[in-house]
Amino acid sequence: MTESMVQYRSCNICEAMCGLIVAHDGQDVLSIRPDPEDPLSRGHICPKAVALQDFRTDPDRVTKPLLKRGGDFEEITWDAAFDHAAERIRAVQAAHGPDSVAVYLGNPNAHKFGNMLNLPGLIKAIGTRNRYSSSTADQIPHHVAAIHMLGHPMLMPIPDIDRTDFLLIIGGNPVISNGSMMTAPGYGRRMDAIKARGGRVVVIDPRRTETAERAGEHHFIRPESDAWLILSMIHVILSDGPARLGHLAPLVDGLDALAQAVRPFTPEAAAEATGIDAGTIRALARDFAAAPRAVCYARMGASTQSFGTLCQWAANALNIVTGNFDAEGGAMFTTPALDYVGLTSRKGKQRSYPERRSRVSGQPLYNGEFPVSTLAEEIETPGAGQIRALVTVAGNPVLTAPNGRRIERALEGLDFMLSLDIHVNDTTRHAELILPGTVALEEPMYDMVFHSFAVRNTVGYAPALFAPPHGNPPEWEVIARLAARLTGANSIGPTPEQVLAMLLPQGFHGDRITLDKLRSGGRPVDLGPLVPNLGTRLETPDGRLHLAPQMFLDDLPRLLTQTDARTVQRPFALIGRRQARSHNSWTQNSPRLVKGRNRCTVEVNPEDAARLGLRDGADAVVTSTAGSVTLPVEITAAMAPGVVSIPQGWGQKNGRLGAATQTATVSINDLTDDSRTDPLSGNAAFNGLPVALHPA
Ligand SMILES: Nc1nc2c(c(=O)[nH]1)N[C@H]1C(S)=C(S)[C@@H](COP(=O)(O)OP(=O)(O)OC[C@H]3O[C@@H](n4cnc5c(=O)[nH]c(N)nc54)[C@H](O)[C@@H]3O)O[C@H]1N2
Ligand SMILES: Nc1nc2c(c(=O)[nH]1)N[C@H]1C(S)=C(S)[C@@H](COP(=O)(O)OP(=O)(O)OC[C@H]3O[C@@H](n4cnc5c(=O)[nH]c(N)nc54)[C@H](O)[C@@H]3O)O[C@H]1N2
Ligand code: SF4
Ligand SMILES: [Mo]
Repeated sequence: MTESMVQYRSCNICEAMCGLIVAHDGQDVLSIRPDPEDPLSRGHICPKAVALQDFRTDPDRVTKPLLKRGGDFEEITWDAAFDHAAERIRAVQAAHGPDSVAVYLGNPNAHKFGNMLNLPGLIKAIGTRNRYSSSTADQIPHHVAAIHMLGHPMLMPIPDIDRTDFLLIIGGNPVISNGSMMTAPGYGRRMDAIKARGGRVVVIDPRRTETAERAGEHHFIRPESDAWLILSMIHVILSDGPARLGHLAPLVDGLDALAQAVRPFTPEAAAEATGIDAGTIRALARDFAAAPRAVCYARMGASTQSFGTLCQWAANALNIVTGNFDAEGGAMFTTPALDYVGLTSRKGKQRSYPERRSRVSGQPLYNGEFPVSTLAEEIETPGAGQIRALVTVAGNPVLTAPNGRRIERALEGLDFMLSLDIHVNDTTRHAELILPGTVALEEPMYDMVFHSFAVRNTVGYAPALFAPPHGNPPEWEVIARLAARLTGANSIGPTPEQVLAMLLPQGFHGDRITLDKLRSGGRPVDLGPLVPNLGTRLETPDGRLHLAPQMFLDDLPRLLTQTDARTVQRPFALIGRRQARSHNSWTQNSPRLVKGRNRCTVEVNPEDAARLGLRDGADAVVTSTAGSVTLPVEITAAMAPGVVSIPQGWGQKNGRLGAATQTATVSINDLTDDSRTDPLSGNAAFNGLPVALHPA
């Protein structure tokens, strides 16, 4: 009988950081259970946590460096792999310049602190300015709003949902996603608590989501018209009386400019744009303003769209003018143990934005990253600065970036591609060299990013539980060693734990939180509810809070002249959806997560389905300017008329990946259009894509 041991660690798959109790025998996981004493998740987990063990033992996992020879991958040694990578990267750069090698970083990096700490060094060693990541298919509008209003991309307002009386959710489905830029495990319970204390939760979404069901109050909205709604709410509030800036009053600039800017956004005009009637908009605005504590939270639905930046700006502005910014129960700022904002402070530094523009189509660059929407054209378009080689680290843009198959075709034309990944998948199969990554249970766990986005301040650390297979180096070390090979350095830097030990005492909790204390305590530690602190945190060069940055005001004419993107040929607006048992494109190889019916369906409103002759469960063809896909129809009144939904993250075409579903699935990004962006931030505008629908 083997002895059972226990480790407390947080799950790193999504942003929720659920506390887990992992029982193991030193070799294998015996069980993964929720930790009822975790100060943040208090016993919540989702089905994906249990699958953490599957990612380790996945028979399709890449566990040896693989080099493509004559079309097939062959195992090679680590030494040969590092040599090959460095040689090929430098050869491409010698022929075509430093920027001819691009880097794409995927979402899992944000959940792996060893990667977060070492990737900047790798990019520096490569010496390229051509950086891409999944952020520009996700949340860059939030950062752009934060930069222009508050001075730092990561000074991010987080809804204080545990103390609010009125939660307005625009374009988020946290009951399924468990919150994004709002780490809040057990979202349903937290929403129920708002209602139990007499508060309200209102959801604005073109789909009556799982979150909308649980909230009870929901309004359909025409896709991409959210900025109209929020600006109209501000219009009503500022017409009714003076703004309530509260303790921020001495810091705020631009109130008059905001009041002037929202004038055209009358509820009547907004009703036309959004499909929500004027009386409802007025009541929503007045109830929001009258609530003792209220917060507007706008997420994916309101950032991956043509007006993403205006939405994020307007949501912040609504919270500010109602006294709900940096205030209890409103939008607040975390004080994490590792203070990323402080470590990268921009105080007193004058910068101009956007930092640069892309070579081919002039899209803006923020946070040092070009929009992923421009990746294909930057590979395809000849000339100085053309991308000739690509390094991907934990990214799958063929399935996750707009017009993914165009990217796939472009990858075929590269001189060299290197992927650090755990699978041969739709993206990495185009690589010449694949380096194996390590999975969560083989790595120490500290969440550098999501403690900064959490609805409560907590901190946790757990050491690696198992050794990587075949004596492989941990992933951070692969990154560090590759960088060293490129620069010729004969050693790599400190371990992630050494860096953490050094940085923690510099954070908000000083000597109270050290790595040694976290290690000996075992469980995550509660650091208390969020506290008002913006007065000392503002990072703008002039130290002011900018309520009406000129760049946003200049974009308003585009919003005012917005027309419905749907046409006679393509009369439906396509939106995406997330599902409880998958995470983006990479968890679909866990049999326990994909078993059951095919969940990759197109959801259609009953009236639309009847008109088109679509039957529930039968196949439909969905067509956009980029391509067409065929998938089963699911008829549901959850969809607004004229809007259809396909889940993101499916369409694995390679080998066994995703094969556990027994059915072929499709990628929504075979349909999405890389020319649709939010021009202010360059973020992909996935939502509201015009499509046609026919029975197959
Ligand atoms: N249409 C549409 N498109 C979307 C979205 C949408 O809602 N609609 N959502 C967008 C969003 S929010 C995001 S964040 C992006 C995600 O876009 P990506 O980050 O490109 O995609 P992921 O599916 O997260 O892919 C992660 C990759 O990392 C690999 N991987 C997983 N774990 C590890 C690990 O531990 N180490 C290493 N080295 N590799 C690992 C997987 O095999 C996979 O190749 O997709 C975006 N795309
Ligand atoms: N189970 C699970 N959880 C996840 C993920 C996952 O893949 N699976 N991915 C993680 C990642 S990377 C992220 S970024 C987060 C995202 O977390 P969320 O922001 O909660 O993401 P979604 O569930 O995509 O919710 C977006 C919502 O916007 C709606 N929507 C679409 N277009 C519009 C529009 O024009 N206006 C409005 N108002 N709404 C619109 C959609 O119907 C959908 O309900 O989730 C994370 N958590
Ligand atoms: S909600 Fe997210 S963090 Fe929590 S168990 Fe599920 S995947 Fe892990
Ligand atoms: Mo994301």
